[in-house]
Amino acid sequence: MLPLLRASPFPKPLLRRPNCRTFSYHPSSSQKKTVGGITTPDSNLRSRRSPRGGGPSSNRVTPQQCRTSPSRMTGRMRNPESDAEGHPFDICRNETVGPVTSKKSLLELNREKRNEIERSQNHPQHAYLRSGMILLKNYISHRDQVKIVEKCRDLGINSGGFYRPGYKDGAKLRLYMMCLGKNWDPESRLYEDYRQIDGAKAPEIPEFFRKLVDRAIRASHDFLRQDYKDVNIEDEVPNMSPDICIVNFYNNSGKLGLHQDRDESKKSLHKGLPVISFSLGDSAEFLYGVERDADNAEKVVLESGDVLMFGGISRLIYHGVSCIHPNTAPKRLIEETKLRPGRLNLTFRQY
Ligand SMILES: O=C(O)CCC(=O)C(=O)O
Repeated sequence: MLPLLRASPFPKPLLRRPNCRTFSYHPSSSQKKTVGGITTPDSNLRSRRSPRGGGPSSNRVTPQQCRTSPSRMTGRMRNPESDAEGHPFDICRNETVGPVTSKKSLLELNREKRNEIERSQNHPQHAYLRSGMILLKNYISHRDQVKIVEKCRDLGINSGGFYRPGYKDGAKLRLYMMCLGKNWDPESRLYEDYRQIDGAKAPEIPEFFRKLVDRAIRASHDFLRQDYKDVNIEDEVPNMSPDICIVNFYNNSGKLGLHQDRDESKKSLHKGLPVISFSLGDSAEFLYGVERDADNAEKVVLESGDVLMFGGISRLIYHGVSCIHPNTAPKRLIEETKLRPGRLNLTFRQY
């Protein structure tokens, strides 16, 4: 995942918003094959470096390689994105963030609960985007969104927290990243216990996040059972238990080029275990398609509280974020969490 976004402008602006442009990467020169309708640059799901990271065929690694020791670490290194005191990037404005202070009446709490139950039962906007790709609209309740932001903020300012990933040539991705469970290294495309940048260990995935993932999978099954009686639910969204979560924070100029998530184990990919993505804060234009071709990609706007999953035959779908829509985050969420302008995205995977 996470190929580097080229800084140069792209020829055909496809999208309506002025700050949204089409974007794509040069497909590698290697032979293309098709897996589940999705074009892959090679046949055996191997990983390779990004087009900017050192050429298509050199330095190949297998996805199963998973570093367990800080091989290149010599003592404690510093996260170069940290502030003067050595804290990593803070996704929230530097004001006191804590539990919501306003006291709510029992009546309000009950109303919120009722609304949440209604929302989970009525889902006129949930969408079956393509086989294996389900969008649960407005699925995460406001309360849970606040909890997720607060948790990511707490984890993100500590060891193993947010940093700006980059490549050997010094170019950086247009986002901040933190990994939970295992670190994913954009340069080697390996999952590892200790990250190369500063030797930090990935924080654990909070139990609360796992429970939400579990609930979302069940909600997607309920949705399919109700509205898509002909599909095989287990083929569409196989059950999974996440041991990796990649948390991205995009500021208003953040984006992420079209790519496949294929650095998880062969077994996980072949089973089509889904990637489950939570969106919070500002909305994003999310592109997806069977080829790495932004001009012909499908587009969907992901808003705060949306859950997107792609598994089954869509597990290797090309996807990316073409732009962020500024000032679209729910006001309440910003007021209560002090989340900076931008978008927080969590993608859960099972290695
Ligand atoms: O931000 C998103 O919605 C997508 C994130 C993503 O594609 C990734 O982390 O691989």
